[in-house]
Amino acid sequence: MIKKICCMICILLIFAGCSADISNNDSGQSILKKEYKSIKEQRKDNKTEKNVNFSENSGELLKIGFCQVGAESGWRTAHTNSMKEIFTETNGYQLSFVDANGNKDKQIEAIRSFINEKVKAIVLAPVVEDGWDEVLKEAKSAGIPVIIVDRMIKTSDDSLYACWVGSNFKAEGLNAVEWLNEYIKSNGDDNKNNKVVILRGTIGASAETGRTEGIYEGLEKYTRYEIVGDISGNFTKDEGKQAMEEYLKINKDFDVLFSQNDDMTFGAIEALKDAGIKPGKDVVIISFDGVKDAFQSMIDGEINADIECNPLQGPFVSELIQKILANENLEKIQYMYESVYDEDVAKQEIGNRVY
Ligand code: GYE
Repeated sequence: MIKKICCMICILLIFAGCSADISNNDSGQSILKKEYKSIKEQRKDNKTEKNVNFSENSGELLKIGFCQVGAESGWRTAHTNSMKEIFTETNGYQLSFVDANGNKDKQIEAIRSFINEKVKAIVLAPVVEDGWDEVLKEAKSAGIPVIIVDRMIKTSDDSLYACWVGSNFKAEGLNAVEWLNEYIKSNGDDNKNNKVVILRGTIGASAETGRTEGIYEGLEKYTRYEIVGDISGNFTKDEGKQAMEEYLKINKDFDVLFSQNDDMTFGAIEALKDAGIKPGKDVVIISFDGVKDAFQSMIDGEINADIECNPLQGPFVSELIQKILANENLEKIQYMYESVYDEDVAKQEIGNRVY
């Protein structure tokens, strides 16, 4: 009954205008914004049918360079597909695509090759936040605008990039804690000391730093949580499994797992099962991304909640490129629409999930 109430609250948040929409939030403070877009609406927005038509006047395709982090996760595949679906010749583009296989140096090389190719805009999904100034200065000197997508960069000079499109990772972390806290309260566990393990993604990537900051800050507000483990699985299934196996050798006594992406969660679930621990029951599992397989795991009762990170950025990035090249003024920071899901929502929405 209590669990049902909790699920109902969550459904209401998602469907009745109070979802975890974190758009336009610079500070990462406000975690619930009262403006909801259903998954279907998001999909409509994210899959704009508009053709780009740069070719209309010049008859030439617009050369774009896109350097992707790698192919480490289901989220990443969806992100790459979203870009490739929009940057097509039919839409007036010629795309140079580089998969950097998680290697920042390869990304720097790719940017230099895009500059040599004289692309009209560069789209960069950086592996980590640090170390971009030099190569971005080279792009700026060549007059090529750079759009940063997904993870952020740290720079002392904001003029080195045109804008950034991505997720408010800190708000995702805060939302994860708020979901947990409601769940714990509704299960009558609020007087218990709940032991928490955090499985981080790639250290130094803003998806990791932001989610970690949000989780720590969120948990500190309450007295019923104690962080007993803080490990990393580099955002991959194998490393997530391995990190959890190693951790279980030293401690099996914990109640909650925050796992910073679905792929690591799938690995961690295998490790927990191998150790005789029931995921979703003995340990409450809160994951991030919200890929379709994770919806299935929620339905199977192995993931308790999933904090969406929206990878369908391609159409937004395309629109921004058009605006940048038309010298329009832009908001420097552009957030995606995102929600929080649990088992009951997963049952209703799995059919609509496109990735
Ligand atoms: O959560 C993870 C991916 O940067 C938001 O990177 C992205 C993260 C995403 O590998 O699955």
